Amino acid sequence: MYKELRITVIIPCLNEEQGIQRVLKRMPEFVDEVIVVDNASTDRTSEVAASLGAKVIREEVRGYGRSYKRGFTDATGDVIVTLDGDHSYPPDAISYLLEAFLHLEVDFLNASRFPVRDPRAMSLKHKIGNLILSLAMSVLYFRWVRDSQSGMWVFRRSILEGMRLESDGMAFSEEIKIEALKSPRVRFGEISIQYSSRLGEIKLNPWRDGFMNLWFLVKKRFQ
Ligand SMILES: Nc1nc2c(ncn2[C@@H]2O[C@H](COP(=O)(O)OP(=O)(O)O)[C@@H](O)[C@H]2O)c(=O)[nH]1
Ligand SMILES: [Mg+2]
Repeated sequence: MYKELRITVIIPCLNEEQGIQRVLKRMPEFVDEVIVVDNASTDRTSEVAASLGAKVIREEVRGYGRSYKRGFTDATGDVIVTLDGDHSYPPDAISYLLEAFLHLEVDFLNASRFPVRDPRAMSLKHKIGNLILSLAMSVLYFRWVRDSQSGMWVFRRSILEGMRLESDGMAFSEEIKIEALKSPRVRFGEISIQYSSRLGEIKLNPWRDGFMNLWFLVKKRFQ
């Protein structure tokens, strides 16, 4: 519990046995429920996560968005916090994010990875790609969002009810923010966290996922 709120953390994992161990070891005490969605990993992700006290659920169909939607159905907290299983997003920032979530009186708080302080955390190519995608989203939805691709969010679980979440892939990250931005009932905020270099192998395919995410933004805006 954090200030009377029940907290659920959801972590999608595709072969993150190395990262998930570090993430779970750093999980704050006040988190009530940790759900690791194992996306048909072929390594020891499930065993490692279960041994460190996480509730492990398996999603056989691969996909970042698919994993999250599976995780949401099992979540019981008042507030959901998300992050990657690769130890690139800081579990220590959860209390800071929850404080900001309450202080700013928002329903959806996006944790921006920018400015990136650790030079190893993100290549110039990824920084430029992220900037293009965030600018595109900001223009299409008339709202400045610095990090449309961040995988760390804090939101009230009840807002999921009004959302139409269709993407099963990497575009899910921008889709959930768009749904939050579009809803007049959802107050949206964003603050910075410290992003660091991931452990294990990268799952993102920068060119393919970058263009797919851009295409998804346009399609969703004009459909
Ligand atoms: N790309 C991808 N990531 C997945 C999938 N299922 C779960 N994930 C997890 O989603 C997170 C994001 O992937 P990652 O490679 O870190 O992408 P990045 O953070 O955008 O560079 C990681 O924790 C992955 O293990 C999937 O099917 N595809
Ligand atoms: Mg990652």
